[in-house]
Amino acid sequence: MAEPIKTTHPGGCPHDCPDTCSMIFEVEDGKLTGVKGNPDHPMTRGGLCVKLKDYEKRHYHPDRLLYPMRRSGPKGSGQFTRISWDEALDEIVSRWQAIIAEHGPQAIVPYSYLGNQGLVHGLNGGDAFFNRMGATVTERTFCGEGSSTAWLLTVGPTAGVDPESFIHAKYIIIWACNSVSTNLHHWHIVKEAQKQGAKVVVIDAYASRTAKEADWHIAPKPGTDGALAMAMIHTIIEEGLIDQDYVDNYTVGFPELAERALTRTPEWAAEITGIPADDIRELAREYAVTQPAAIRIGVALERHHGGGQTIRAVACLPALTGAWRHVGGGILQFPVWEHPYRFDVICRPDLIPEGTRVINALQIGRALTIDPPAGPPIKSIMCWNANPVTQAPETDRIVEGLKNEDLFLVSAEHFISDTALYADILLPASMGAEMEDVILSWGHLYLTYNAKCVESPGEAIPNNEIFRRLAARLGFQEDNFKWSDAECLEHYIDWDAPACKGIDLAILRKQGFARLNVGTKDDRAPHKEGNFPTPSGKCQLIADGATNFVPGPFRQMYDGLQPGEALDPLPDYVPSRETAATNPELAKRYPLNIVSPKSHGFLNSCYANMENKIQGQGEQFVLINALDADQRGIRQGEKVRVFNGRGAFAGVAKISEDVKPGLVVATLGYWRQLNDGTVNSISSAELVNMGNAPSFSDNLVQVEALQ
Ligand SMILES: Nc1nc2c(c(=O)[nH]1)N[C@H]1C(S)=C(S)[C@@H](COP(=O)(O)OP(=O)(O)OC[C@H]3O[C@@H](n4cnc5c(=O)[nH]c(N)nc54)[C@H](O)[C@@H]3O)O[C@H]1N2
Ligand SMILES: Nc1nc2c(c(=O)[nH]1)N[C@H]1C(S)=C(S)[C@@H](COP(=O)(O)OP(=O)(O)OC[C@H]3O[C@@H](n4cnc5c(=O)[nH]c(N)nc54)[C@H](O)[C@@H]3O)O[C@H]1N2
Ligand code: SF4
Ligand SMILES: [Mo]
Repeated sequence: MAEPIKTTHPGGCPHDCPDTCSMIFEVEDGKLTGVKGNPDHPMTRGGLCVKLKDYEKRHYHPDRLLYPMRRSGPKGSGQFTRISWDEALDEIVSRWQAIIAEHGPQAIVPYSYLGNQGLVHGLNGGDAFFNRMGATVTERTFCGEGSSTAWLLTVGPTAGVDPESFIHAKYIIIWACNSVSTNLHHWHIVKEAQKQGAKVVVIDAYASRTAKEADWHIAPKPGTDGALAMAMIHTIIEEGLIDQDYVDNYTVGFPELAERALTRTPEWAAEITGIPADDIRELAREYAVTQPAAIRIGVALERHHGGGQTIRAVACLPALTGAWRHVGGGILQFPVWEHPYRFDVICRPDLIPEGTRVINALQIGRALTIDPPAGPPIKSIMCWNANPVTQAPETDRIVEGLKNEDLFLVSAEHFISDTALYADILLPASMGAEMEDVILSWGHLYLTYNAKCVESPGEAIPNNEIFRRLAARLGFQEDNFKWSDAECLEHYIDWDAPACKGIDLAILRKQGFARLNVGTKDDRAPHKEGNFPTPSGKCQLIADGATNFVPGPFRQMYDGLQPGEALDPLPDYVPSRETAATNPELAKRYPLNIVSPKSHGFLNSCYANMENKIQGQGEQFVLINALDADQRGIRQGEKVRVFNGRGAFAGVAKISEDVKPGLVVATLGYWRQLNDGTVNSISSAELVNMGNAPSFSDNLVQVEALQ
């Protein structure tokens, strides 16, 4: 018998992860048999993470959704019956047409996020389709919008420091980012810089895996980083550590910022953050005098009421010290700003009818229950690339809303997720190796290609094909809905942009990735001489006339709420909503802060249904300090209940000095179907003060032993 022939194909990890790894798919006999990191890619460097290293197992997992299904029991019962694609699409279209006839298209609500980050199957299709329909616009501010608003107001749409240039840094601050788990391929570079003598400081509310590998772990109380940053600014100015020439030539608003910072002393910040004033001074001094100094900010910095202002304060630091002058100096937020994606073509915001209402995805639970939006009732939701029951706040409200028999829910999925469980119609979607795409990269400066190299199992089809079929049934004539996947790729990237010089689709197909023309890691210093893409061309320490907005081009789709509320033009510390100081009554009942960061072994809620991944990650835990545990009679390894007025979840107590008294930590992603509630049962759906970002680090809870 002939040996099966093994072929290899370039892949791109489609998950919502800053690393966007370039992969090598191995195929035998028409099946994906293995996946490896691309050794030629300067960031992937031949290795994947624990989640993806056996990606083929996810493709062929026995629980994978393979056929369209119709609900055959009560909502949430998990009873479904197989139907054909024609039956499924006919039913969806006829239900939608009836809803549109009675209530208008805005009674239909699209719900998606970056579960798939492909330009074609992640971002496209759905947006253009629902914009054309005239459906409600769902603003998706899950991740990075507050950060991006602050970034745009301060330094403009720049990729900032290249993550690879961190190799040249001598002082590195990783601020509210757990790189070892969430940005592994950047962490390798930070470790190398550390070996070459760089000092690595991690500022994290608890001793995360990353904090444990730092030279210095600074642990402010969650939501107080704004005070820390303001006190750094105070010290840098007071001790004459500013780069006067840089400040004079390339910033606006220094006198105003200096005046604001006058009272933001390290002693003032010590009270708020719990960090000794001398440590704050030392951090400010070391940061200012050691060059190149690079800061990597994580999304958790935006996740409390004052998150945006915190990031404004941090973004001022490298301009004050002139860190931008150096290769490997400055700040890394999201390099996506210099990627030439054509969101206008991908998402077609021009198709949104004027006056269409907007709801926020984080507040879907409220919209379905206590706070319905003005206008027609929500009669149908289509959900793809997202799993709000696990990932969005105020879960109990979402579940209550989804249980409504009168709400027609369509879910396109790989698995029957916690959200898909409530669907009326389930549509099976293709996975990574089953569809061609270019993957959006928000954490490095490469375009990443993904080849289709195997057929989808069962009757799964790619997202974009689902929307093509729906568009054809509804008679949508725009070209978008007729392009093949390959044609989409020709249109979705601005191949004529300077960043794409020398790159085309053929090259991408051959190489699997290509670096954008934005300088090299060894010479890129984009703001050496200012050149900030802001209205003033300078770093805006003050942003006169600033109003709140949701950045459009990055979170795609549409250009935000205009005009928003007026913002304080200067950065500052803005206290969290849920603290003993700001809400003493609440703090009496629920005295502990909680943060709920990413799990090492899951990718948001993906993989948290796979036995081997659950084993690797371990069961849901609740990190708690011995002092707090003792007060509550909680013993190591005991089951505890974490609760507040919004809901509750259960986990196993891990008593540890990794958290300070007053704080508990429970990581995200565990499925509600397999656990007793999830971390988002207790999260608030209040939006923070910039970019409508979530407030996952601004929640008070109580913890009790479960007998
Ligand atoms: N393994 C794994 N990797 C992932 C993901 C995943 O689910 N699992 N998800 C991906 C996605 S979508 C994203 S956005 C990125 C996000 O990756 P990160 O930016 O690393 O985000 P988080 O893990 O939410 O939080 C990072 C750290 O911030 C700390 N933190 C929380 N609140 C505060 C605070 O107020 N102040 C300070 N100083 N620290 C605080 C937390 O303790 C945590 O250790 O990761 C991506 N990569
Ligand atoms: N408490 C707390 N909550 C958080 C966070 C936190 O740190 N703490 N982090 C927030 C952040 S940063 C983010 S980005 C969000 C993420 O929120 P989500 O994007 O909702 O998270 P995922 O769990 O990745 O859900 C993606 C879903 O899409 C499905 N999917 C994947 N690929 C495809 C595809 O090609 N087609 C279709 N049809 N479906 C597909 C997956 O099976 C999965 O169910 O969560 C946020 N929620
Ligand atoms: S999840 Fe992140 S680290 Fe893992 S393979 Fe994908 S891009 Fe790479
Ligand atoms: Mo995210």
